[in-house]
Amino acid sequence: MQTIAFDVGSIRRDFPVLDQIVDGKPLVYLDSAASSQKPTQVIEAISRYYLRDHANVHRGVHELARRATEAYENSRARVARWLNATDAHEVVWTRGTSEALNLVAFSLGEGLGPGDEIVVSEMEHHSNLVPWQLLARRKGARLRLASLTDDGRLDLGHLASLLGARTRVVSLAHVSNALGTINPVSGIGALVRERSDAVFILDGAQGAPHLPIDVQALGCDFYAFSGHKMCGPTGIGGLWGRKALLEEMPPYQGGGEMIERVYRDYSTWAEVPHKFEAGTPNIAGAVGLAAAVDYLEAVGLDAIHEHEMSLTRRALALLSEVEGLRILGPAEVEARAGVLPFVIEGTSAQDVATILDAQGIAVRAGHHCAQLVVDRYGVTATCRASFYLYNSDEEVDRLAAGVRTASEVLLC
Ligand code: C6P
Repeated sequence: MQTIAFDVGSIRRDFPVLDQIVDGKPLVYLDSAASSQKPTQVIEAISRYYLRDHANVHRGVHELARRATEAYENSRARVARWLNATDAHEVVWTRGTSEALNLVAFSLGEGLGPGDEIVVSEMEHHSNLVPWQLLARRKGARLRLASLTDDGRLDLGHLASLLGARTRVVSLAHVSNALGTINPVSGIGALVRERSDAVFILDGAQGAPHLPIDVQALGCDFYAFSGHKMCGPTGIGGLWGRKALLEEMPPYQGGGEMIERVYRDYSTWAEVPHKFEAGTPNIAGAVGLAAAVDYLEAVGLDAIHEHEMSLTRRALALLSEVEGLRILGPAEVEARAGVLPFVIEGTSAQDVATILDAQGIAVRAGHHCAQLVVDRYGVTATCRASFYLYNSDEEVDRLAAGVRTASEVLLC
């Protein structure tokens, strides 16, 4: 594959949406943790598919049905190579991370019962908490939450103390969307295996877009991800899982495509991964996500991570000069991804975000669907700036200037 030299200027030219004026100011898009922007290469791959090749998949013998099926399955194989999966059939297409985690909680959870324990943490996005709460209720299992340290990391001692013979599932964020923390997941995987026979699941919504991912090296059993956070389209993502586990699990939804044979009162299931893909899938989404993987790998995920660390270092230095500003998450740049949650003491996060918006700067304010995180750190909401490959030093400077203005206006 051809590697693109890392040059923010030329990367930005691939993202036409960034080149616009909002409220009379050049747009500064710092909300990629919520959803990233899309390069022309991805938009064109989706257009090409619809302009030439669209039909339903796995259902027809005609030319377009063949092309669509090939595009859909080749995209799966491309995503599997990116994840370093041993088999393309270990990748199940879903609508995104939320559906992937609901799928695994439902299907794997069928085997759980009273007395079994599920371990998550206080750092989780609601998508990696609520499905486990539902499962625990349904099966009478016990949900246990690992606590966090004051500097925004998983308390590994507490996590270790929760693991044991009753632990059936451990499901944790790879990277926190509300703190920016990169969890030491390979080490945690080793700990899980040493202390229990639990299945180890990673919520990769914020890991996959920003770090090189090798599911074999990570030592997890499942990895969930969303296309729209990694330069791909909305409505597509996936669940990577070990084939032996996927084969044991019952289907998640019933319908067309997921059956082998249907009888009057029961059915048998298609092979993995089709067993989990009921109904007409998001074919163009899969094509777009494979194009996004091509794009990110051509730029290089190591280079993207380096760039984000450099932006984060600059932002931490500039924002620490703002009076009353508190940044959540680890102080060390090496322990965090380009997600920067902050509060200006005595002000509302919504007001800060509104003042930034008036300057053309897009950030998110709220609990970021991680209510337990804001509760843990004694705030009701944070402002969150999140960086991606297309953000520049100048944009970090605009953020810092904007936050200074917000602090002056709101604290005067
Ligand atoms: N976080 C954010 O602004 P979906 O919506 O299914 O693509 O991803 C859900 C999800 C799961 N886990 C983590 C760690 C996440 O960050 C997200 C999505 C967005 O932080 C929207 S709430």
